[in-house]
Amino acid sequence: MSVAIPQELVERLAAAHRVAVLTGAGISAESGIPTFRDALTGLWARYDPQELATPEGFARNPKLVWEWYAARRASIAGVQPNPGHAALAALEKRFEQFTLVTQNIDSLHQRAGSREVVELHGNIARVKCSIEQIIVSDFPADESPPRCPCGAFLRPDVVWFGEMLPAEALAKAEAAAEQCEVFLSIGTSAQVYPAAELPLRALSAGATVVEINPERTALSRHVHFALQGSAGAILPQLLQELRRVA
Ligand code: BV8
Repeated sequence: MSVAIPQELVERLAAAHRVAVLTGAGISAESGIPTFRDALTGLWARYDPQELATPEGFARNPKLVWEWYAARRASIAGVQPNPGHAALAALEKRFEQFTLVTQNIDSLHQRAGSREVVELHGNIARVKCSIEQIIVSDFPADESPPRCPCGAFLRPDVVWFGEMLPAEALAKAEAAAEQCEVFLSIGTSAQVYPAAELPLRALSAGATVVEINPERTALSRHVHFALQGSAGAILPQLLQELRRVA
């Protein structure tokens, strides 16, 4: 089902040299990965994700949290990038500066061919020592959670609620939001900070801000263009319109 893309938006995008994008769980929904809030299907239905994705939750029940991430890692291993990821990888090639910032931890942007991906919340494929914070690549698969050689528990290399975001990634994302001419917010409920602040930063720096999301969010009333629909349908369409004019 195609969504009408305003000609004014296509023209602003065609004239832009610097574009920034923020993606959330919604862009991976069409690959079959449940969005964050409904990631707790089945066994996880009785837990609050903001409870499990915290240092306190891990300290309280390291086995449960480790197994929640192991289950999510296993479900991600079985899915493919979708046309929304592919369209962003194609769009990246059309601009002098194209910064793709993601809140997702699923590597689907990289697998779709996006070359420069700024991961604000880490990556579920990586595991680190919960004390030394160093990445550990091989560990015993029969322990839950496995331990680092130093004796501490290993944990997923993702940013939990209440934890600081990687400073370099956040600085890159903020600079891109400030310098871009067009900012696309795609598949995010715009509720989690400081990621949710990025489109507002772009807005106050004078960029054209576009939201692509099937439902309205906290951001919708601030943007110049709110395209209500799925990323997998709208992004290929946007790419096609761009190819027509430039
Ligand atoms: C921090 C990794 C400093 C783990 C995640 C300022 C104001 C208010 C609150 C705070 C603030 N600063 C800090 C906070 C607290 C907190 C926060 O923001 N809480 C919220 C809930 C109010 N933030 C933090 O703790 C951050 N740390 O700020 O450090 C600090 C330090 C100490 C004390 C205070 C501050 C850390 C946040 C990172 C948490 N980690 N992920 C994991 O994944 O397990 S967040 C996780 O949830 C995701 O990464 C993602 O970012 C977020 C979910 O958001 P979305 O991606 O938007 O997904 P969601 O399901 O919400 O929405 C999906 C959307 O897609 C929907 O709108 C849907 O309609 C749409 N959709 C569906 N289908 C499609 C689609 N769109 C397009 N196409 C489709 N087909």
